[in-house]
Amino acid sequence: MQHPQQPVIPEQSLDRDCTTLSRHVLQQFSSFTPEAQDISAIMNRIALAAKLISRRLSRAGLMAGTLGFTGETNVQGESVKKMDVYANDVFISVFKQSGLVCRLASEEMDQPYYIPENCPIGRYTLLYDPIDGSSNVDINLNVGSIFSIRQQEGEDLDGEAKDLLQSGDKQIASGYVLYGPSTVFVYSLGKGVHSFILDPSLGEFILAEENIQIPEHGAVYSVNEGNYWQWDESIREYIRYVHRHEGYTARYSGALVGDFHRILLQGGVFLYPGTTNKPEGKIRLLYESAPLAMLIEQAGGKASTGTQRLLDAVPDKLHARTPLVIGSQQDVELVESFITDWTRRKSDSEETGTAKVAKV
Ligand code: FDP
Repeated sequence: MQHPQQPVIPEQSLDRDCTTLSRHVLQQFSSFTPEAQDISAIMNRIALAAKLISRRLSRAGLMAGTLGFTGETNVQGESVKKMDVYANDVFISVFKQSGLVCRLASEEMDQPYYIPENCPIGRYTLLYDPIDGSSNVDINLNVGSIFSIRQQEGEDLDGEAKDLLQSGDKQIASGYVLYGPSTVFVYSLGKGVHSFILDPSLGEFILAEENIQIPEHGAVYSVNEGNYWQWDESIREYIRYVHRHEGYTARYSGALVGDFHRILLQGGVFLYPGTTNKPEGKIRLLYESAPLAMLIEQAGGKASTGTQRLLDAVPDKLHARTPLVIGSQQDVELVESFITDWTRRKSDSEETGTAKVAKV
C-alpha cells in the first residue's frame, strides 16, 4: 500500500530503467557467489568495451584516422581495418588489471593474448570478434561485436590454449552487441536470452526484452547468393526451393550480427555454407558461430553445420571455421533436409553409376 506522505512513483517505468545489465546478470544467479560476482564483473567490462566502440563508431566519420584500412592483413588473410584494431585493443584494455580474464582470443590475433597481471588468477577466457561485418564500417551501416566466455581448464603452461579446442557446450556465457540506430546488448548465461538497449544519457544498458523466443518459422532467408556458383548442389537446391515457393523473402546485410538479430526477433534462417574456395565456409567457430548457437538454442531455435548440431562441433584450431545454418527450428531443418537428401542421392548415384537428378 502507498504511504500517504510518499510521492507516487510510476513504478513500472522506473523499475525498467533500473534493470540495468549488471543488475540483471546478478539476478541470474540464485545467490551472491564468487562466480556470480566474477561473471557480473566480466559482463560489466564487456559492456564498457561496447560503449567505447559505440562511441567511436558514432563519431567515425568526424574523426581522422578511424575509417579505412591499416594496410595489414590478419591471420585469416583479410585486410585489417583501423576500427578492427581499435575494437580489438578496447577489449584487451578493459580487462587489464581485472584479475578476471587471463586469456583473450580474437579474430584479429594469431595467438591468444595473455594479460600477465591477471594470470593465473583469472580463471576465464574471453573469445571475441571485435568488429563483425567490418565491410559495413566505412559506409555507416550496422556492425557488431560477438563474445563468448569459457572457463580456463588447466594451467596452459605452454601457452597453446589447447583447452579451448572443445565443443560449444563448454561456453558459460555468450552474447553480442549490435551497433545500429541504437546499441543493443544481447546475452545468455544458459538461462534464456535477454536484450538491453544503451541509454546514452545514462551510459547504461537498460533491459529491453527478457527470455526472447524465436518463432518456429520465419519468412527470411539470409545468405550471400553471390556464392551460388561455388555452393554444393544441396544448397543450390534449397535456394531454388525458396525462390519457387511463396512466403520467403531475402535479407542480407553483410554483417552477421545484424542478420542474426533480425532472425532472432522475427524468425527465419541465416546460412553461410561451404564454398569451393572455402569448404568450411567463412564463419569462425569459437568466436562467431558457437556464441550465436548458444543464444539461438536458448531462444528455442536451432544451429547446425548442415550435418551436425553446431554446439557439438569441436575445432581443430583456434581460428577454425564451420558452415553455419542458424535460426528458426523449422527453417534450419528444411536446409538440413536438402543436405541430407542430396548426400543420400549422391551416394546412391555413385553406387549405381546413375546420373544425379535435380530435386527442384
Ligand atoms: P566481415 O568479414 O565483414 O567481418 O564473418 C564475418 C562476416 O563479415 C559476417 O559478419 C558476414 O555475415 C560475412 O562475413 C560476410 O561475408 P561475405 O561478404 O562473404 O558475404
